[in-house]
Formats: sequence, structure tokens, C-alpha cells
Amino acid sequence: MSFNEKFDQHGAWRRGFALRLKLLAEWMKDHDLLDAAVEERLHRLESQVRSDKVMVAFVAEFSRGKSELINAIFFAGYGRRIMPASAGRTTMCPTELGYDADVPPCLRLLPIETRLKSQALMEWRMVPEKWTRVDLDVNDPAQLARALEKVAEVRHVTQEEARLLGFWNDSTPEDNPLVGADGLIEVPKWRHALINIAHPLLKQGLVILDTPGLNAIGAEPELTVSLIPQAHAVVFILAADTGVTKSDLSIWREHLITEGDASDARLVVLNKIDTMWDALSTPEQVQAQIDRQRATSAEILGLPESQVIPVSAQKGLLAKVTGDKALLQASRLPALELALGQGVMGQRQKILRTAVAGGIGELRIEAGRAMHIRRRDLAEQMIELRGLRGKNISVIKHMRTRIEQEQGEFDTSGAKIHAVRSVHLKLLREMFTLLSTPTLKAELAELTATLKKSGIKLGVKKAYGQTFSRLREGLQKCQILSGEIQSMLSASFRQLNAEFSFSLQAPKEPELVRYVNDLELIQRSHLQYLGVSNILKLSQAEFSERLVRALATRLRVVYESALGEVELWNKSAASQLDAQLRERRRNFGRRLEAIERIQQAASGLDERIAEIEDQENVLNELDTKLKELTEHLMGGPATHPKEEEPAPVVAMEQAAMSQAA
Ligand SMILES: Nc1nc2c(ncn2[C@@H]2O[C@H](COP(=O)(O)OP(=O)(O)OP(=O)(O)O)[C@@H](O)[C@H]2O)c(=O)[nH]1
Ligand SMILES: [Mg+2]
Repeated sequence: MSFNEKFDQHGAWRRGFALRLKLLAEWMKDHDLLDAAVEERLHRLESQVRSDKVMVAFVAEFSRGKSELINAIFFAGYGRRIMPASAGRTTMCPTELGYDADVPPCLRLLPIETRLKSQALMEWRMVPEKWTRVDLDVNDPAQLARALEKVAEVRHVTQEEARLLGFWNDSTPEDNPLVGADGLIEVPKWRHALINIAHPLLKQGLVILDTPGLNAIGAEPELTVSLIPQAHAVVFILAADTGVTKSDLSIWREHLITEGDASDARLVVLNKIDTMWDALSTPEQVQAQIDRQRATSAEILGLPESQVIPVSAQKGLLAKVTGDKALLQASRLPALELALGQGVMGQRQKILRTAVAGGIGELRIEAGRAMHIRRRDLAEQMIELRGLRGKNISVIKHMRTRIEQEQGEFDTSGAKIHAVRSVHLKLLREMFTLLSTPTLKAELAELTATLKKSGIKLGVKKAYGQTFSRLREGLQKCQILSGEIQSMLSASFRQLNAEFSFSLQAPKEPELVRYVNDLELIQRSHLQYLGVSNILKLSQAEFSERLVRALATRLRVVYESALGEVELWNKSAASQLDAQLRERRRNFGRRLEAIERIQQAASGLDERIAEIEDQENVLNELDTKLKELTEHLMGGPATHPKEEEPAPVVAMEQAAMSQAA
């Protein structure tokens, strides 16, 4: 199955999943199984699957055929070349192709001058008015292609301007661009381009990143330290006619070498094999030549040969446009598409499905708990009622008094429960503060200040090291706090269980170790980037500022997801408590009501017992249904929704969180 087909299939699965999840939520709501934690869980699952984007980045020296390959794989359906691809430098700014339903088809361009300001690219994304917008007509491929030519636009600026924009550096003269006869320097006109089109694959969450030929100077730090490392797959392109050149190798080292397990998300393409098709050689000789080039390239990059895929993007595009099957085979494009499909999509799907399965498991436990309480309450009522059989009026009266007394005691114990929660909340607020944006900002402000100090050039590693070790310490402190909260929760839940025969269970503690690992990865990618060729640029204040901005956007993602996990953990504990308190109150109500009815002889005892039996049956059915629904995540019956009750503990915590934030 090719990448496109595999992606399509993945999209269909996601759509089906979202629908089934929605039906499950409705069903749960109808049956009063939707407490705050379950709702949050459903919400997460939904957005996890809906917003799951797959980014494939194309990285290489200029003119290796990145844009042409994108045309051949994704846009041959337009019957022509869509992304500009031509000899020499063509794509001048990183170009992201994706689909956002809320925005009309358009090309948005961020002027290069925004580099003079300190905001990170991620922040510019939030200010649409700073981008130049060109509307696209997807039904007119010629217009589309013409509009996209803008990503190749350049400007000519003075040396001073080039320096300010980050394209000129006096300490690395060999990397500087050539100065024109007029003394001016050519720089990209745009800093970043976003293309929004309703291409079927993009609509399903594929994001393609085309990059300009990366040379040492002028590349956006954000591209290296954030966009490329976060791509789910990176396609690195070599040209068969040049082999691995020195600059190919330095790009490979700077952007593509990753430690750890991401290696199957790296594909190396040996493009332009058609340059070896030579009418004077036999097909075998051509083949041998391609094989040789492939083996040499693999060896230089330190990869197994199987990971270098020879293709001809240009002939592949031509073959698709003209419907020439033999040429398509010869271009070997289908083999590359297959590898992309299996490697990238297979991996991605596996990860997503595992995450989803974990979420559904938790959901089941959470919803199962509510049913368990109800079942137990029914059993208790049953015992109570059976005990009333054959008893006289005074015994029944006495029982009523006893239930009322129990109810009174339970109400006063509410204060105790809240006292436990308030200690818990205090610790929790400390965690929220440690993971908050202001804390992160303060750390990074310090890093910027240190990097800006002159003479620091060689102490960069140390400066980064200090910042990261402080961040790590913060996370470790969070871990200790969460351990404390967890043991407090377990102890107080145990106590409440004993006292009120609740069945509270402390939810799984958040695993903050994961985030410590994320920090490590980020630190490593920054140091790798700086280590290669950019360390000298740190003497420029704007450069270090931009670098730290890029770092901040990545760290924020980590901190936000850690915070999210802590919140979910807390919500799950709070909503359990809420649910049990609520059910218990209802239980008292039901018991009193039953006694009343028996007293008034409005309905007999046997009738009431039969009613409870019915309810037990209904509950069993619900249980079976929930299992079935979660197992296949299939549609459920819709019945009458019930009104929702407020959740006091959760509300109280939300107030506390917004205070801490
Ligand atoms: N013969 C041959 N030429 C190719 C092939 N792929 C791309 N080219 C040509 O190589 C030139 C550069 O291709 P691009 O796609 O613009 O290269 P790029 O890597 O995007 O380059 P930049 O945008 O400058 O970074 C164009 O003239 C393409 O037509 C191929 O498979 N065979
Ligand atoms: Mg290009």
C-alpha cells in the first residue's frame, strides 16, 4: 500500500473513531455515567484523534529535488508542477502545506523583516494580520502554481540589513552569501509560508514541510530546533549525479542524525537516477551504476543500503501526469511511496492506537466505578427491604429514624472530606506553579541574559546545562509533590472507604519521568545544532534571543502536557469523590422514599423488591453495553437525557487552578 493509500485508510479510521466516540459520550450522558473525569477523558481522546497531524519534512541542500519530489508524490493529480522547482535556489522560505477548515484556501506569507522582532515563529502564527495573504483557486492548477511561486521571491538588501536579518556574519565569512555588483545581498523575501488547501491527504491531517536548501547561514533556528525535530518523518534527499557532497554531509549531521529510536522515521532518497539512464549503456550497467552510488552514499551516511531509496522525482511526476506506466516503474517512485507508507504511517498509527487503547481502558475503569456504586447501593437496599418482610409498623418507623440519623451523620462528615481536599489542593497548587508559564519564562529569561553576555561563546553548553538542570529539578520537585499527594489520597481514600464503605481508588499517578526525558531530548537537539556551525552566531544578540524563543515554544508544549496530565489525575480523584458523595445522598433519598411508600401502603414491599430487581437487571445490561461500546467503540441507543448536577469538589478545584495559573 502506498503512502497516500495508507494515509487515506488512517483518515477513514479516525473519522469512524470520532463518530463512535461521540455516540459513546451521548449514551453515557443518557445513562448518567458522564462525570467530570470521564468527560475530560472522552474529550482528550476525541481531540487526540481529531487533531492528530502527521508532519513529513523534506530536507536537503538546494536543488536536490525536494520540491519536485513533493510534486511527484502529492500533487501529480493537478496534472502539472505545483510547487516551484527549478535549477539553482528555488524555495526560499520554509513552506508548510496543510489544511485548516476554518481558513479559506490561501497562501500566507510572513515577511522576513519579522526577524527583526523577537517573537518566535509560533507566536507569529497567532497574529494573522502580519501575514500577507493570497487566495488560492484549487480548481485552477495554473493559478495555484503561479501563486505558489511567491515562496521563491527574494529581496536585495544592504550588508548591514543582511546582518540584522541573520544572513550575514562577520565571524564566519566563508558562509556569507555573495555580494552583488551593486553591493547588495540577496535574501529571502519571506520568512515562512503556510499553504492551506483542501487536498485529500492534507484534509486528513498530513502536513508537508518543504524547506529551502539549508546552508549554514540564514537558516531559521526554529526550523532546526523545533520544526524538523518534531516532524514525524524526515525525508533527506541526495542527488545521484553528485553523490554525498560536503554540504550534504553537514546538513545530514546537523539536522538528521537523531539518537534513539526515531531512525525509521528518517528516509534517505537518492534522487535524479534518470541522470544515469544512458542510451549507450545496457540496463544492467545503468543498474550497477545506481547500485554503486547507493552503496557509497549509504556508507558515507552510516546507514544500511536498504535505507537509501533511489528514485527519479522528475520522471515520476512526468509519468503520473502523462499516465506512462513504464516510466513510473522506471522512476521507482512507487517504492519510495511504499516505504513512506509503511515506515511513517505504520509507526504513527501504532502509536496513536496504543494511546487510544490506554485512554479507553481508563475510561472503562472510570465509568465502571459509577456502576459499581449503584450496584452496591441496590444490594444494600435489597437487604434492608428483605429485612422488613413480616415486620410491624413500629419496626418500620424505627428503621426510618435510623436512616435519618445516618444521613445526618453523613452530612456532617462532608466538612471532614473538604478539609482533606484543601490540604491536597495546597500541594497541588505548588505543582501548578512549578509547571506554570511564568516559572518557565523566568528560567528562560535568565538563559537569554547569560547567552547575551559577551565572552560566553564557549560556555554555551554550561549555560544550557544550568538552565536545564534547574528545569529538571523543578520537575523532580513536582514528582516528589505528586508522590506526597498520591500517598495522601490513598490514605484518605482508604479511610473514607472504611468509614462510609465507599469504593474510592486513587487514580494512577502522573508519570513525570517522561517529561524529564523530553527535556533531555530538547537539550540535546539544541546543543547538537549549536555544536555544528552556529556557535559563533551566538555573539549576535538577536540570534540568541531567537534561539531561546524557539526553545521556549518547545518547552511550553512539554510543560503544558505535564500540566494537563496532573489536571486529569486530580480531576479523576475529585470526580470520584463527588460521584460517591452524590450517589450516597441519592441512596439516602431512595431508602427513605421506599420506607415512606411502605408506610403509606401505597405499594407493597414485594413490589418494591421487584423494582429493585428490575433496576439491577438494567444495571447489568448497562454494564454489558458499556463493555461492548468501548470494545468496538460502536454506536449505542439514545434514551432520555437526565439533568446534570453540579460537581462541588471539581468546581472548587477549577477555581483553585485558575488562581494558580
Ligand atoms: N533529472 C532530474 N532532475 C530533477 C529531478 N528532480 C528534480 N530535478 C530538477 O532539479 C532542479 C531542482 O529541483 P527542486 O525541486 O527545485 O530542488 P529543491 O531541492 O526543492 O531546491 P531548493 O528549493 O532550491 O532548495 C529542478 O530543475 C528539477 O526539475 C530528477 O529526478 N531528475
Ligand atoms: Mg524547493
